[in-house]
Amino acid sequence: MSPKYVLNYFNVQGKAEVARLLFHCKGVEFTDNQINHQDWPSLKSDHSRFPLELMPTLEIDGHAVCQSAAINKYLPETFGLYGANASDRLIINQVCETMNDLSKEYYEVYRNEALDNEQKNAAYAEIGLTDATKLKLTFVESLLKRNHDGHGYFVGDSITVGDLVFFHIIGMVGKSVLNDHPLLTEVIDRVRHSAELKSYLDYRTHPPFL
Ligand SMILES: N[C@@H](CCC(=O)N[C@@H](CS)C(=O)NCC(=O)O)C(=O)O
Repeated sequence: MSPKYVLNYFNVQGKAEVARLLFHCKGVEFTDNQINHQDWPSLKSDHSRFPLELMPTLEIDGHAVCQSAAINKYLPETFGLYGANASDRLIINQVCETMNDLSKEYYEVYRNEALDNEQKNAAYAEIGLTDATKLKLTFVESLLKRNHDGHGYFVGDSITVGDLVFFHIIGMVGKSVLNDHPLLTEVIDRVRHSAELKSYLDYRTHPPFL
């Protein structure tokens, strides 16, 4: 029998969305416990649910674990969404880490309190055009091309956590960064319209971040 899973996070995509996508992709039941920012201060000192006073946490049969990077490895390993072997995981991990590096640049702008929204949007657009971003995306595309000449998923014949992390981070930074990368755009469309995720994504309302 599947354990009882409760995923705790704010009512945004942020650091919990890959876990949510993994649950929906595998069709595993879980409680998507979305906590309002106003309620958080009174909850965070409960170390049995929030050991580091941070979210996300995942409760597995009542035992709370934390750190999104750990959760985002544990769930795909448990669900069989982490490739078939070590070579697959090497590809998947390179995709995930490269996309995480890209997202850090956007998060830095997002957290910069000196910038207003207009300045932030200009800064986001600039990141999308830098040589460093182009290098990252060209690299990720080269990994994709190793499997079915780039006309499928990053590894194998079905979605793995690599595709989900890629999909999630492009969702946050904006699809326009892929304008020169039609094969990568195809991955986004493939995940978006996949039988496993279509209904979740059709009705998803929580924003990428606040
Ligand atoms: N390394 C942790 C960082 C978690 C983290 O910074 N969580 C933020 C939200 S993204 C949080 O819980 N903030 C609430 C607070 O600081 O009170 C992870 O990836 O899970």
